[in-house]
Amino acid sequence: MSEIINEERSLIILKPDALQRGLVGEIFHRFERKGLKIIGLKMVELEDVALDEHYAHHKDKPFFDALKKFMKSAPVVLVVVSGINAIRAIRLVVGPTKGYEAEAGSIRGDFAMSGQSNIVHASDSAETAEQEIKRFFKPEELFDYQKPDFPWLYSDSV
Ligand code: FUP
Repeated sequence: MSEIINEERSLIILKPDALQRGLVGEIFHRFERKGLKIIGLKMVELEDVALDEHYAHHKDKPFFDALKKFMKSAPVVLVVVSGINAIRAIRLVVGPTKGYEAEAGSIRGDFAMSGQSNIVHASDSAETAEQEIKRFFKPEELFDYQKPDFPWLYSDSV
């Protein structure tokens, strides 16, 4: 059975702990060397409206207020990346939610000990990604360009 070729976009957030701990370059390095294409990038301080939307699925959880407080405790870096089958690939690079359960080699496995301070957010499906990207980026803030390594990253059969 052949693989389905899906060019996907994902929203990645480098959370306040990534900035406070000086891990921004390290995290970019991991996504870049994997072969993901950066198509949007900015630094912001998150506010309640965006966080209430972004974490709407957690609004009744006991950790919701603490999570929002954490996400507002320092600026974050918002990144949009694209790649074929990018969503699944990125989730593996990031690792599962709780740092202490994440495998060594993943970002959370290598740098996180917590379920809240877990360094990065990455979209969990292509559909969610499109909603998240729209929440944080205007169309003119996203860039369409060719990278010469494309044919070396993806063979004809993926
Ligand atoms: P993930 O998709 O791995 O980022 O995980 P979730 O969407 O389940 O959780 C989103 C965020 O909620 C986590 F990144 C941090 C926060 N969270 C907690 O603070 N405590 C928990 O027990 C679970 C999640």
